[in-house]
Amino acid sequence: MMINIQSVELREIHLPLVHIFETSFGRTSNRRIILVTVRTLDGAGYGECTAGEEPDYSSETTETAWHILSDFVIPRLLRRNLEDARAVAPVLQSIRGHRMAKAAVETAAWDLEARLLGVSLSRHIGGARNEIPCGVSIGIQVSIDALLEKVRQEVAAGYRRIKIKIKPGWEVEPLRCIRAEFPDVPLMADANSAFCLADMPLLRGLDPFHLMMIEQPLAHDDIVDHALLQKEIATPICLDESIHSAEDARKAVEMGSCRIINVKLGRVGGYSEALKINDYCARNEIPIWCGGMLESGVGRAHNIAMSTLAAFTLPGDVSASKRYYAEDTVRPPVTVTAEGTIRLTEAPGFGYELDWERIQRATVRSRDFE
Ligand code: OSB
Ligand code: MG
Repeated sequence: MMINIQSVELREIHLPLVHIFETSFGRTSNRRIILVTVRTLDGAGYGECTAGEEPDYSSETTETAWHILSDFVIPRLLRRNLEDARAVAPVLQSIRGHRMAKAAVETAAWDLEARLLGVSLSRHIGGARNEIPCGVSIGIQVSIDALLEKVRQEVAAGYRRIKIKIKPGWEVEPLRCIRAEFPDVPLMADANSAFCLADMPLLRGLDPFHLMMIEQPLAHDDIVDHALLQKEIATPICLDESIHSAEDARKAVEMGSCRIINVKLGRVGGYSEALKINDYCARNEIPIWCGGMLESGVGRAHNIAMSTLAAFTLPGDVSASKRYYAEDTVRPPVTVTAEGTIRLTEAPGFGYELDWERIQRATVRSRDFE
């Protein structure tokens, strides 16, 4: 469907997390999130930028994304005749990197197109299911007891997979204790690049815990050492930080750097690239899943839509709003069934309403581009 974007609104909102989230690279307690509205003469679509407050997970931040969106992404798109939402990514290709900034608008354009066509975003991108399995990501805790309590809670809530964050000094013991209490729960660990090849013996020592996978154990920009590591350990490696495109995915799979991939809409620049990764992984029987970036409801709704694609066969880091925010940006908040799933509706677009009253209260700056 022909799209001609007449205006774009950027809004920065500040949302407190209900719990501090700690990873191997740091702690987050307050999110600074950019929400994007794209408008044509016929309607509007919504996106969320997944860049974090600090350049730790990725080199992008909320502030760099605001700059790139304002000065480069939006000017390239305004009042341009686009064949359809798929045509957005090629227009942005000349901007190197800054995939999270680009994805914020690209995903909004897909949402807009789905709304104009009157179909759900999941259907519009070719989703293959209307219910998705959900997992949780549990941050580094102050004690093993605190961790075990969290795991008990999430298992009782029905989540299909438990992921814990690990770092040097917080790996073997936490995993051993979880396994002692939950011998069969689908379990995995995310290192966020905290180890190096010299840690091979320690990482091999995790094999007896029969983890579903270990996520990004080595450097954020590596695919070479991960291939060496994968040859030495039984646990499947899943890459997150290292994969920015379908080409990255192909290279990593061909080199044997990973057997599983975590796909994040922001990290890969939006749906166009995510769809290519989905197709490549479906053809090559590589299981993939949707990662999370502590998104508010808008980004979460996009993650839910992406998770319905065929190759997304593993539970993702897509969980209920209330695990992150007391008051979310969408209505109703995202909820998970007792079976650990999220059910999609047939409502047009991503299927949730924006809670503008809540968003307005959280807004610290906004800018209109016309
Ligand atoms: O590595 O998957 C990650 C959160 C922020 C940055 C990176 C990651 C994460 C998570 C949380 O693991 C996933 C979620 O939103 O629940
Ligand atoms: Mg990760």
